[in-house]
Amino acid sequence: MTSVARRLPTVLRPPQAQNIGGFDVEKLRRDFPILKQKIRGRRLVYLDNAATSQKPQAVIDAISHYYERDNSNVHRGVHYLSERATEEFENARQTVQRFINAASASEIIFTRGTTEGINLVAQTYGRTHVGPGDEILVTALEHHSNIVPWQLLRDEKGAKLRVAPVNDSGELLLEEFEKLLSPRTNIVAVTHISNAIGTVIPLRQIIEMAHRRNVPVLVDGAQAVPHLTVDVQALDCDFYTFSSHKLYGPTGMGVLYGKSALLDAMPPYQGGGDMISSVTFEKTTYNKLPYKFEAGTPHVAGAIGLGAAIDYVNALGIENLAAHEHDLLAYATEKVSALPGIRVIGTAKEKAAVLSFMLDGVHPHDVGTILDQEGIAIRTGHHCAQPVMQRFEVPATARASFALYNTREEVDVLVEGLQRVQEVFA
Ligand code: ALA
Repeated sequence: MTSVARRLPTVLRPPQAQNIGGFDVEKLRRDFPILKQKIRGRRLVYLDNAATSQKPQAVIDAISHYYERDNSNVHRGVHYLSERATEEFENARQTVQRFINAASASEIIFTRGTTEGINLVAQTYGRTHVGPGDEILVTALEHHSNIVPWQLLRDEKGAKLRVAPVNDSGELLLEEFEKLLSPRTNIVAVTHISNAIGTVIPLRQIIEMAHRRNVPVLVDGAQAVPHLTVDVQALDCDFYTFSSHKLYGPTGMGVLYGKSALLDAMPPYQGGGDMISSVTFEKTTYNKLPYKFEAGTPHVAGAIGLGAAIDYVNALGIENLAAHEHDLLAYATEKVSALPGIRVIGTAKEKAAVLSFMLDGVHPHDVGTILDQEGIAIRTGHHCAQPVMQRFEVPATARASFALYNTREEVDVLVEGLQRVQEVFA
């Protein structure tokens, strides 16, 4: 018996709760080698998945396999390895295209992550379309990476940043959002799911409202793609960006989807190899999509690892994974809320995989440090979303965030850990 199992409290899951749609969590956990280890003598309880998720063996193998057998530069060589690396790299692009249902693989631009995707759009689309007095509309739920790139643009262009407010549950106030769409609004940039408090925003309605005024919408999907089905054509969003590392893939890898008509009309982001068609000292012409936006040697292993991560998630079925995480979130919310002196931050009706909270009289960092002694990893702090903290008038929160391999037993261990924190600070 593991040390965690020995310490299990009396509340146990109903057997079916962790086997939704044949979704066998105990079996799946064996796919993630990192979860087998002990931390400070305890079984690791990893509840920091909104920061980054762990990687299944299939992803680790795909990356090692690439470096062991196929490593070569892409789009450049005529030799065998280069052709094979190029084929695998482009296969990964097609895997991403199918995963988010983009109309064409040429609309899939590989980036370093969500942050780079947003900066790319701000620096290309934004710099050519936003002028003095124009407005960029975001929400009060944004991560810093969907605020600061727009502030840089605002300051350069003399534009304005408008912020749509949320209610006390952390739900976007749609009427206020609509009122803020003005004739000067040039772009809407919104998160799909709040990393700090887990709100899922009503994206379709937002996009419809913006499109009625011919305003394009960029979606920060970093927290969404691991937890729900994303169909960029059904959403009709103009740009959608996400990171691989929150989707069980490698770090340093991400995706920017853009509608081809918009991408075609945008100037390049960075200059260098691969993004050109021809270069003379007088004039350079640019490559076709998506390569126009992929200067330099790309993260080939990263793309292949991301492709493997998507294959892994697809094999499980994202609906099954979402149902499992939903069950976990509901269970955790109930158990944690029942503790005395708890304030849950973010109680939206539509939420995914994130439980943010405050414990009366204890700084979140102390909560995190004491839980760490028990082998429990959560994130504490402002979660790179300081305006969200300001909205709820807290300096920071403790945040447990869930992934496909988490279990109700782990939630029980978390609750026991929080009880211990309360004893220490009693
Ligand atoms: N954005 C990541 C988080 O929410 C790092 O933790």
